[in-house]
Amino acid sequence: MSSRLTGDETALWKAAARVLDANWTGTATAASPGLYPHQWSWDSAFISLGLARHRPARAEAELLSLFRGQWADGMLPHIVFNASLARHAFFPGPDLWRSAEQPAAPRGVQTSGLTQPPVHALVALRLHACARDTDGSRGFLARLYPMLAAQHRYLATARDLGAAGLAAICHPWESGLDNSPAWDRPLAALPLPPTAYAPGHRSRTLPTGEDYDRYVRLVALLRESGYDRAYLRESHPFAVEDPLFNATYLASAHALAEVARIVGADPAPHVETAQRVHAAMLDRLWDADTGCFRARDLRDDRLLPVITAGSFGPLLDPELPAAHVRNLVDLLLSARFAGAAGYPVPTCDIQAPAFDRGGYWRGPTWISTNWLIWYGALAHGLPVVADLLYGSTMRLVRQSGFREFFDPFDGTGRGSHDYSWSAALVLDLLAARRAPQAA
Ligand code: 9WN
Repeated sequence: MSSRLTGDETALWKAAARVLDANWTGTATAASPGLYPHQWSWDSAFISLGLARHRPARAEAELLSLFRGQWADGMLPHIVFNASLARHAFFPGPDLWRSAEQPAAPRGVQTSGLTQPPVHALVALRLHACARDTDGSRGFLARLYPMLAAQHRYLATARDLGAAGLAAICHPWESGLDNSPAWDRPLAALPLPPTAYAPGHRSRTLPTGEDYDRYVRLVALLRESGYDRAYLRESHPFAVEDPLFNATYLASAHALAEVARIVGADPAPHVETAQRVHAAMLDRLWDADTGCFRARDLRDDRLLPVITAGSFGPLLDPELPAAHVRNLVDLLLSARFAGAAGYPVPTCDIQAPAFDRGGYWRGPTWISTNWLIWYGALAHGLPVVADLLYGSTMRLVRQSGFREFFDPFDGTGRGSHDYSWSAALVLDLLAARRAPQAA
């Protein structure tokens, strides 16, 4: 395969690079101009992958900027607010989270009190793999390593709510798949707050007003507890062990062990974390009846019923047993997912009653979940699956641009335009395709 991009790929590359340049605020990249004007955590990780192919110095700055928001206990918040923007630039803004009132929160920057999938160590190692200045990149890893290690220590201590080695999420936003049907059952069990919190209803393609009332209620409960670890473990009404969140945790633990070796630190703790999460995912999240991974609701200790794109996240585990890989690939290529969608991967089982082709994370295809499953397919030597996801992603952005999400049947773009991670991950995919050694 030639290392040169075709004319069409070059045009795509330039368009993606323009999006990242346009969304750069001077210190970080807005997740999406207008709709999500601040810095989001797993967005910045995905964005740094694109920046690494376009403006490598900014890739490192993006991650270092994000970690300015890290709490003293290691929690990496899902939003680092841009203080130069009006407080109402995004709801829920700093006034709901009130991080300045939390002793563990950083001073001088306002953040949310939730976290997001820990893809950051995996991404940091990938930045190093494609860096031209190896010595400079090693220096960046040495600077970032303590912050990544603190992030993983937080997950291993504060979030092992099931005491089995997995990290639990305490809000649907922590999954990255906000209104996914996976969370419908635990959310429905949450009594609606006495007064509506959310300002009216948002468009149907985004979470509804009632969703927001419950999201905001969960935030208020967490904040009022002072994000207390004992409260999380014993009382908070939403506590879920999610396969995608834990698969990124596992993959990042493997990556962090390699980063430790590069910077001269001890890799053993991260190897142990990866082994612990591997065993616990197989033991607690694998459902033999349906041949896939499901999220576990810790409040009733039951697997949640709806199968989503997150169920394929454990393909990121390089040691996933072959039989489990085969089951996941069969399901992925079936009529419940890629087999019946012109533009896979739909984020919810198409045959589930909750499936909604336009409903945000309730069915539409997203570039981030496509990239994670593509990356997992490469890890397991599944070129057919990797090519399917590569081709679907490229057709989506060629047809509809760098949108937030897409109709899985006809590829119609939905949500915001010039969505940063959609552009960034296309750059990574194009580069990886042309330079497999960096894949
Ligand atoms: C809530 C920024 C974020 C992404 C999430 C995506 C959406 C926010 C929202 O936008 O979430 O944090 O208001 O729904 O679901 O994955 O990180 O792009």
